[in-house]
Amino acid sequence: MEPNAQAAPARITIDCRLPPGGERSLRDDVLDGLTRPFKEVPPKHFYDARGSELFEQICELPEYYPTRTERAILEDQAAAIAERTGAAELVELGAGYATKTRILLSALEDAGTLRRFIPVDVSEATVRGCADALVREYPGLEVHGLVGDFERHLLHLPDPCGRRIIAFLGGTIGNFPPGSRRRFLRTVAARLGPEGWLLLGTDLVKDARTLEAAYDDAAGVTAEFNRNVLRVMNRDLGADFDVEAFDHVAFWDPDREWIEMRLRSRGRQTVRFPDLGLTVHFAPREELRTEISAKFTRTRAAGDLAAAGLELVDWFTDPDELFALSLARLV
Ligand code: SAH
Ligand code: AVI
Repeated sequence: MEPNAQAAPARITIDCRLPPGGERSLRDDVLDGLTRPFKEVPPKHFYDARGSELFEQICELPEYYPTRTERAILEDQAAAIAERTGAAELVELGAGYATKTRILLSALEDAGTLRRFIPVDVSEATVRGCADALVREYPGLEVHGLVGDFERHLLHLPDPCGRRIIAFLGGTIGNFPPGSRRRFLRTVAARLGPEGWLLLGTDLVKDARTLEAAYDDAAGVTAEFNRNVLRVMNRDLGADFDVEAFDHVAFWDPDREWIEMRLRSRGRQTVRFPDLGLTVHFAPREELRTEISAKFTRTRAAGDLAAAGLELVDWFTDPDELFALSLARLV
């Protein structure tokens, strides 16, 4: 066993704000989203343990450029970010396995300011997994995991233990519908604390071919990720979706400048949710929207930040302008 392996758990605390399986909010989202003429379930329900694994596989796909591009930007800019912010604490919303986060943690450690990491995620497996790994990789780092919904549970963040960076990476901000995106950014701004910073990853508007390929890879991993939401409903709500009877659909909407993922019913189907007393009918080719992934320009990012009372201070991008990281603070 490594020398610090036994001591490590003492530096981990986990605050779990979700009921087991998160079924209460899934139940509400199904009752809201599957009883309307245009059917929809929010993307947070992709991420059970299997969905989080599938997302990690997506990040490695040749077509899915956002992860490797954001990683490269972080590698170039992490030291500058550490210097500008002087942060003692990194809060990461939708942290997943916090794979790219290590670049920032190492830069803050090198700058001698790092004390605490707070991963926030609906996926308990990823919060626990990254907490265990990080206390071993960063001796002296405290990890306080928050298993919860970042749209509902940010009030449960502890007070900052020094200057704070809230990182929201990967372009996950694009998964919000536009109106709630600004409301959400205002809630985040309220949790920055004195001299705090927001580090926001945004995927950028680009040609439709590149975008559509990123969401419809040749190996079919994104299709499996998309269909996983049906498996989650089957398991957590006792539904009886025939998972293979839905096709993966991903398309670029040039007016709204977002990618949409849907599941298209191959034929007429009836799905029962006995736990909810609900029966849902799908017509042939009827679609269920599972995700939007909005793409940004600098103007759009600055506008959303400004609407949340935040000033865009640095805009870091890659040479091909595929992806951007914004560093922002309270006006
Ligand atoms: N930040 C990582 C992972 C992005 S995937 C990266 O950049 O690669 C999106 C992550 O956000 C998943 O881990 C998912 O579980 C989490 N997530 C999605 N919706 C959420 C919500 N409403 N509240 C908390 N976490 C959420
Ligand atoms: C987490 N989020 C930013 C991803 C995206 O690109 O919108 C989720 C994803 N959906 C399909 N592929 C990846």
